[in-house]
Amino acid sequence: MKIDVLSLFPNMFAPMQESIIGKAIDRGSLSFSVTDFRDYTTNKHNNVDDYPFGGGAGMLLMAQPMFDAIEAIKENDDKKSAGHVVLLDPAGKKFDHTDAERLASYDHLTFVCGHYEGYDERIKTLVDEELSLGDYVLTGGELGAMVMIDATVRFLPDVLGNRESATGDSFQDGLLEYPQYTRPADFRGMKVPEVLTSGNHQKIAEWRLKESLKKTYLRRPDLLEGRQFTKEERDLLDDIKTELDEG
Ligand code: 4GS
Repeated sequence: MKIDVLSLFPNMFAPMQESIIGKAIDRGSLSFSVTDFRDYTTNKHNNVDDYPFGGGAGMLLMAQPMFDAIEAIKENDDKKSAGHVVLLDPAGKKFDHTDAERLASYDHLTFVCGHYEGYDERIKTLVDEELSLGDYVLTGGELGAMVMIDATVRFLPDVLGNRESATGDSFQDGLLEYPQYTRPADFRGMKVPEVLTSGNHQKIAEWRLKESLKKTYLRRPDLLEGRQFTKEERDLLDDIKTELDEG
């Protein structure tokens, strides 16, 4: 996969050189490149923003540097494409796990990050979709882009080793993760649930599914709305509700 980013603060992307993403880049599974669109300004002060027509507070990123920077990305690309272009914007669709999985199916992604100001609306003609990290205002799109890149790249084959396998994590099957324990079995009197040391794999799987369902039901009931339950899940959820009523 190839990822391009357009940003006025390329140094903010230093975290991409670390850990799992950094290794994916080193191995060649991922190519990652940040373009400073200030390099594409044509005015003598290298301004990237200007006052809004009609007045009002704040400045807007001008269309010209962004259009020329996207042109340069296309020019450098084998297929003369910027791939699937994402604009970071709090008015976009709120990013979630399913978006990450969907973005992972593109072979080329370009993230456009504003900083401080808004965008000239015409920039949006360059963009395939607008995504938001969440319902709050950031100082720039960069952190949002990094979060989305991180969550997306996890879905690429050969990015996660066995140690950090993508399956079984929260959200993978629409449920929150069950509790996990490692040695020792008794830590300061806090004991690991007996079933986990029983060696009975069927019982362990059932316990884990039930714990996942209970945690999701208690903390994130919204995740269960519209979910297709298996018969086993239905039965376990009924047990959970009965137990909670009794307790
Ligand atoms: C977000 C967000 C954001 C909006 C950038 C105001 C600076 C700021 N970007 N998800 N201008 N939430 N962007 O707050 O993506």
